[in-house]
Amino acid sequence: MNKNVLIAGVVIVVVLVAGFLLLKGANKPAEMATNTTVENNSTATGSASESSSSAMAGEVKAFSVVGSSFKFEPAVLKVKKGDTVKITFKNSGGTHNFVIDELGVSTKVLKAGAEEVLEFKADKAGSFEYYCSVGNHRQMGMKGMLEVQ
Ligand SMILES: [Cu+2]
Repeated sequence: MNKNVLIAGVVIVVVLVAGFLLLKGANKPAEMATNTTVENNSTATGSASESSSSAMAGEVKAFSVVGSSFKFEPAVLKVKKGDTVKITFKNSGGTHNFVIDELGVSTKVLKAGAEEVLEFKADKAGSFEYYCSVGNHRQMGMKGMLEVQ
């Protein structure tokens, strides 16, 4: 009789432990799934343009281009056709902008210290000159080349 009670006790403990582990195991993936959903939602609402571009073929290529009197750094940017090009143009001194005629891209004319982000799709191959359209800056050498391969 004592032996039976002992066995019954062990069985109950085993069942409780197994049940606890099962519950723990079942809860964890559910928590993770909830977190993933929340992250996805925040990404989607955070930037509609970013999520739509990443859904298309091609990568997002991000560059930081610094403009000063009278040059761009870097003066050459290379991407692949189909890439989404994201350029953060920073004006480190003077009054400048960033223009690519062939792609219909341009920033506003920025004061020293200001910056503007451009985002566009490189949907045709070729070499496209970017330049500053303020005054005679382009003639002074304030230009560079976006190469789409
Ligand atoms: Cu300029």
